[in-house]
Amino acid sequence: MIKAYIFPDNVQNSGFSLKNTLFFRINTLSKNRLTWQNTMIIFICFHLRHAQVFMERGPQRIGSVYKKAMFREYTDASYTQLAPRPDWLGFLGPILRAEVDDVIIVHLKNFASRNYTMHPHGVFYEKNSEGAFYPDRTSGNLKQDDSVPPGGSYTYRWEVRQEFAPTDDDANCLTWVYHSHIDAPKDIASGLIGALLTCKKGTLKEGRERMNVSARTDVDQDVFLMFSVVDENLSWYLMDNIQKCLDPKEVNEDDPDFEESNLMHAINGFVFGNLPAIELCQHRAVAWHLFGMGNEVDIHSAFFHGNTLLDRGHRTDTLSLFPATFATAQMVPKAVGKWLLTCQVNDHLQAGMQAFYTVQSCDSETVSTATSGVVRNFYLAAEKVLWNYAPSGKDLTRNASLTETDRWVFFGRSHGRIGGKYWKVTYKEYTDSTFTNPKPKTPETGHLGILGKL
Ligand SMILES: [Cu+2]
Repeated sequence: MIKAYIFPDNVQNSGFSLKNTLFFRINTLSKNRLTWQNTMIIFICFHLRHAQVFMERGPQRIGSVYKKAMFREYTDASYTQLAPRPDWLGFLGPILRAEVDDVIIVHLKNFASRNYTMHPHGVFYEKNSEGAFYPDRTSGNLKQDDSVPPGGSYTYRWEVRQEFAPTDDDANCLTWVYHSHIDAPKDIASGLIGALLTCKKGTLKEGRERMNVSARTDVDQDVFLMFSVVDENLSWYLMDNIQKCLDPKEVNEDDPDFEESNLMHAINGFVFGNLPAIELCQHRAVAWHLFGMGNEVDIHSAFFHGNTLLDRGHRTDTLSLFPATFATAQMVPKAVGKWLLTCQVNDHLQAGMQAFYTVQSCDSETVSTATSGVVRNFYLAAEKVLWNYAPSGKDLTRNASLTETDRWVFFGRSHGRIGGKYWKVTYKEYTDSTFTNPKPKTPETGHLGILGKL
């Protein structure tokens, strides 16, 4: 568990104001106490088959509950009371926020059963605060940060120097992470990762408020989302977790189907819409902080239903993520409702990488939504068509037959092949609501092919 304790803001050290002093503690969550749980709520029937693969406990299947290690935060140096945190953080560690010229001091205490560390991205640190274990030929004081044993403690010092600050073209606060780095893939898969924000001066509220969700002067709240296919096969606790199978002795941990069942396509460690409520206020700016983590499969298209975002001045509704890639975007929610937030990679979507966020009206005053535009009606029918992928019957790029060697794979019709024509459904435009007269195609729209009305 992590403890956080804020020292007085006026303490100066090496030209940096000492504003963030944090007591961290790593706990392994035991079965009977704070077991991590992805409760299965199957909210759309077509998910059933997909959900079963990952969620159902069986003779050789762990199910949806895994033992993890987590960074947890406490309110003071007595390490007795957990600091409040939003439920949607899931198994992420506490949010660390600091402004330019601040120094972050983390007192890490390891309450887990193995050696762990804390290693940050996006801040300045000396060699003794890197928190990463690798053969760097250091020893003594420069090696202690590389591995904190069970029961041991270490103090990390990280600085938000000017050279590490958000630029004028960046968002007011940049999204980074910290994680354990003895064996980073295994430590992170076990659960030891959290979010770190470095902000321009004047962006953060002072003192203890800095630890809250509403910690900023420029936006209503920060929301952090980690998109990751969490590979529980890599976790240090795999053997403990296998004990949760109904017939653990029969488990073959190299069985590809068993491995597949332990790939949790999660947002902050939750799948299939189980991420606890993210509640936003209509018309109030929100900063979204997204990051990817994991493997070659962790290529994510984070798509927001209902509202759009500004990504460095450009409007979008989708943010692209790779492993250890961080995205910061601002949203001023306009549409009230409960909205889906998903990865648009088909396989990830079907495997559960889906969450909700809610926008509600928090202010009594109404904001005018009148516009000066016109109402445009479109009459679109969904119609079945036999679509031909190559109407000319030829490979026009080489002036060759479609049934020659290379192209036969796609266009041949013998040996049980379909060929190049498929039944499809397309959007077709009509002139009015009687849906009797299709709108004629024009030379300008001919290239649209199978796409619907522009
Ligand atoms: Cu994805």
